[in-house]
Amino acid sequence: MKVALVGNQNSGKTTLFNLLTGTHQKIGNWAGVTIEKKEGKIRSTDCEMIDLPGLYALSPYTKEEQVAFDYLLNEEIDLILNIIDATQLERSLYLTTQLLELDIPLIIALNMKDVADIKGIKIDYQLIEEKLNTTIIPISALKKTGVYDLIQVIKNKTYKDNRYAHIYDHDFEASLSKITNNLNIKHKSFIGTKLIEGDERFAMLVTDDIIAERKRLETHYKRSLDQIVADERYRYIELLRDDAVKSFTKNKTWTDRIDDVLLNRYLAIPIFVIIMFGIYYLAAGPIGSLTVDWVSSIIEQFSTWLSGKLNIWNASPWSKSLVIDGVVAGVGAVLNFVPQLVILFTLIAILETTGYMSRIAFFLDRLFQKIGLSGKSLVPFIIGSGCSVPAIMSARIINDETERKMTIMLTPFIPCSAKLPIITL
Ligand code: BGO
Repeated sequence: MKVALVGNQNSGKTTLFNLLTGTHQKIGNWAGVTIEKKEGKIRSTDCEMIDLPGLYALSPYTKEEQVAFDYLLNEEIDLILNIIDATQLERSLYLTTQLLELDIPLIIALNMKDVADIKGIKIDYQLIEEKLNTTIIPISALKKTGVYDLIQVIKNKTYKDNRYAHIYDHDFEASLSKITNNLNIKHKSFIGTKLIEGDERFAMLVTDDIIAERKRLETHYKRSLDQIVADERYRYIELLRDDAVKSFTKNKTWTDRIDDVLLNRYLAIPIFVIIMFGIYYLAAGPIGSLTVDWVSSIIEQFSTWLSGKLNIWNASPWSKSLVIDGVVAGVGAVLNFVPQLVILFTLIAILETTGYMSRIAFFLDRLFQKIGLSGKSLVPFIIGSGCSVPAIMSARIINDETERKMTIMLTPFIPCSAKLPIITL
């Protein structure tokens, strides 16, 4: 039996994988990419489990997400083990609703139960089980609670044979069922939804009837099709959360309090702008200028010293000019900006480490999707406001499409001298 472990980043996937497979792990790379592939046998069972790269939605943007997407759609999987963070129910269930549409048996491991208990988050998971037609096992991968029950359910196959949960409103469901009735393929509901969204990956399946349904939905909802699907999912998840998260006598931790302010619906963007302004002020303002002056004076002193030495060594005027006006002045011009970039990148790294960037990226995901990018493109965008070259380089880490779009957007701002490293690297 083949089990795919799927979940958001930081949901506890690695902790659970290690716990379930112990030392029986095979570590390699996914074919054609340098992304780690981990497989292992779930202890006291015959089940082979594969740990898929973390993802937030089945709309792949990064190379890691593409690997997970391709695996889920193309491989024969007997069971999806979807690990979700009980303290991030709303964000986690977005992926779950997509996974359920794949029509593959699915169990939810509701992780971080210990944290949810401390915070006073009470989740009526039986209600979610009922609404989503699935099986949920509350666990704490760190404290190792509930994991025995999870193994027993997998081993004895005592999980629900989940049927498609109708999460969209009546009109949408009617169109979806019209489309899926004419599809004779695996993952009908998922692909049907993607066909409504107009996902290019499934363009070869589009028929005149599908185009007609899409037009009907667009006229009815007066929004773009991918927006309709995302809104419908969020609407369902918000209703489910309101029903299932029963008592919310949350003992707020200081991180929750900070989150409440930083990710407040109205304050998030103004605060983000202020933080970014602060970072730029430090990097390019008084402190940054101080470092530029400091580096300039060192380079000037070095240039004077070297010029003196070259005079002593009787260097010819052209070689002296090559070294002083060419090499030293050229390298010096680049070095001038290094301290400013160090300040900028250090401050951005602090925001990344504290988790602020990933939170705000999730917040901005819908906005970025309008131009075909994910919230993760935020970092290249921020870097791009300072310098387009490293922005395009960092976009490359996300995926080829992000790099292509960032290159188109930023190339007009790149000085000719800097275009060469982009082309060559
Ligand atoms: C650090 N309960 C609690 N409390 N924490 C958990 C649980 C749980 O049930 N499950 C996982 N974690 P990954 P992905 C960490 O690493 O498995 C914690 O990305 C730290 N590290 O211990 O890596 C887990 O594979 C320093 O926490 O997730 C890990 O899905 C300080 O959740 C984190 C605090 O788990 C992510 C935490 C140096």
